[in-house]
Amino acid sequence: MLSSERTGPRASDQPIPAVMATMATMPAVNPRRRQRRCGERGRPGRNAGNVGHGGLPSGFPSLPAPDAERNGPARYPGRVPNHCRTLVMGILNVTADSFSDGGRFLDADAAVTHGLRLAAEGADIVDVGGESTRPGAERVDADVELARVVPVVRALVAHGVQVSVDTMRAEVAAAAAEAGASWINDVSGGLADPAMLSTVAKTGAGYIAMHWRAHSTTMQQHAVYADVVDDVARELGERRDAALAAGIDPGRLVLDPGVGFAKTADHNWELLQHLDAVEALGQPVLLGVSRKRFLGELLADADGPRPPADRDAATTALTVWAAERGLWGVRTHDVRGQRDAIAVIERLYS
Ligand code: PMM
Repeated sequence: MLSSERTGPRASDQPIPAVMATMATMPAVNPRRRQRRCGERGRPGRNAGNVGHGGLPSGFPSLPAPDAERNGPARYPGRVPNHCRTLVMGILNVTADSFSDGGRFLDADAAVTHGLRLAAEGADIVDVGGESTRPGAERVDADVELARVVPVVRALVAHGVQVSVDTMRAEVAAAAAEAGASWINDVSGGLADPAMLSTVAKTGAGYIAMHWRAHSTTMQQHAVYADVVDDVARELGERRDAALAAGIDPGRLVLDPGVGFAKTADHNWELLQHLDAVEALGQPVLLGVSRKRFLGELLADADGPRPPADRDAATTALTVWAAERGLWGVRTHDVRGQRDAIAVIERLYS
């Protein structure tokens, strides 16, 4: 189904007089409508219901307050504060081949230094990954992934940083939780490792389940949908149900549409245009669009797609949109820029 069939013709497709006629019949905008209260999700008047600010269901617990030992320096608060804004998850890839930062932080000291910088810039969570998931990437062995991730998690946690670990392996998730990670970010939503969901449930860590169809070497062959919005929402709903059935706390379960995973650029855009289908699954939503290829393609010129390092402004545009609709979080390389953008939106709606 095309998005125009789903929503009717867009305003920009209509002849100008038709647009003006439509506008004339629209109710006058109430200036107070743009205000929202803490505890509401998205713009006031939209999506009213049992969902807290930032896509948190009401009663969604803030992470446990750190004890004195784990608190660390004040500028690295060891918890996600119980605040009213979209969270920023800073990306720390301890990999050789991630598309934007591959090879830069393979050394543990360099990785920890960068993780602390992300925290100092305002990352609420630092997402440590030891295996690249860019299209075409080969898997690394579990022992390599463990050796990359665990020391970095331990060091960041010792500094009071809130850490998630980007892994598809239950074994790595268990070791990461043991080392102090508070979240497991599983791009496969539990599909890559049958032990993942029960393992996470046992650790009590929060769980981020992303929409996924296949490993990186073949995933783009799976970018075939009857209707990308309906199919992703249904498949992600199945992952939600599996996570809950395994005993993962519904208050600490976050869903992610998996932008760029088994999806073409058009699929990504259509999914974003209809993200309400994912929000309707009733869990907080994380968005991972930072510097991704579909943004490079959008901004391509005669030299080809815009390189990853020059995609931050486009990334920020989507962060603004995410903050405006009250998503739970954004996963990003550029922490400071996204925090600044979110601060502006928060002030505007305050
Ligand atoms: N994207 C990547 C890796 N991990 N995790 C979640 N939850 N969502 C994403 O969109 C996502 C992810 C790939 O990007 P990277 O190579 O920059 O880490």
